Amino acid sequence: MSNRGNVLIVVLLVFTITISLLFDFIRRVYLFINITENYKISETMSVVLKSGYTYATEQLKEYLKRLDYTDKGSQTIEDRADDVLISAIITDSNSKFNVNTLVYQNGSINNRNYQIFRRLLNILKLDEAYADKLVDYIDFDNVRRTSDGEINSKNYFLFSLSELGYIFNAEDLEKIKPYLTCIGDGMINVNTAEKELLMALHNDISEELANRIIDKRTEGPFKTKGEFINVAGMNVIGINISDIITVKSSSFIVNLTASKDDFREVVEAGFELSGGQVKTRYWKEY
Ligand SMILES: [Ca+2]
Repeated sequence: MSNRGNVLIVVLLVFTITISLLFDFIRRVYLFINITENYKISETMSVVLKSGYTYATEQLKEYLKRLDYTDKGSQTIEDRADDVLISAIITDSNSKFNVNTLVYQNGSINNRNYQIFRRLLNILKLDEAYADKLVDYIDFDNVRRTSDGEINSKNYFLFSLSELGYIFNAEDLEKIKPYLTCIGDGMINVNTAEKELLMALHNDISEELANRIIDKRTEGPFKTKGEFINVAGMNVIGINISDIITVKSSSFIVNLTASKDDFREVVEAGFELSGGQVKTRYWKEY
């Protein structure tokens, strides 16, 4: 009796172990299938993203060749390849102030651009002390220009505007970000810059004068710096700022996104136009 009972227990145990092994096996197979499936999708995404990038680059080159004086970029190109949606947003960097020009390549402060940035903050009704905080963040030394300067400072140039989150509070960043860039030659395009940035270029550019500039360029874009300097009231100021302005943009940022179902790949790339050639300045995957 007890022997039969033992046999039954053994049979039941074997049965239970077999069942649990089977479940384990099924689970593993299922996991493996999922991993393989996800791997396939991510591999496809990667290939598509690269072709998407090539496509967007070609589109951008065509776009830049046809570039008009008043083109601001901010254009969106969309395309589908293998069910993956690719979108590229092009933004004109020369219509914005390059925060990296606050500091020269040798690490010392560029006082003129520092003043432009202070004026821009003032015009946007933001605390001018942000200018010192940002210079402290970028300049190579650890000498504080302002009481809360040099805290977690990078002591080097910005690679991405997202770093401004260390300097500005969220609300203020929202206000100033549309006027800023961190790539390009730092020249301000007087055909595409917003009124607030035009006013910040020189202490003597009043709102009235900035409006006159905008009226003039709306009639027809400035094709030379001379045409800009000829705007009534701009002759002295225009000559004074002629080395920091341009009438045609040459630096562009492209934000590229490839998405399929829950998968999303994001790339930011910087392009520069020089001598009729389009050059990739940087490419950053997120
Ligand atoms: Ca510093």
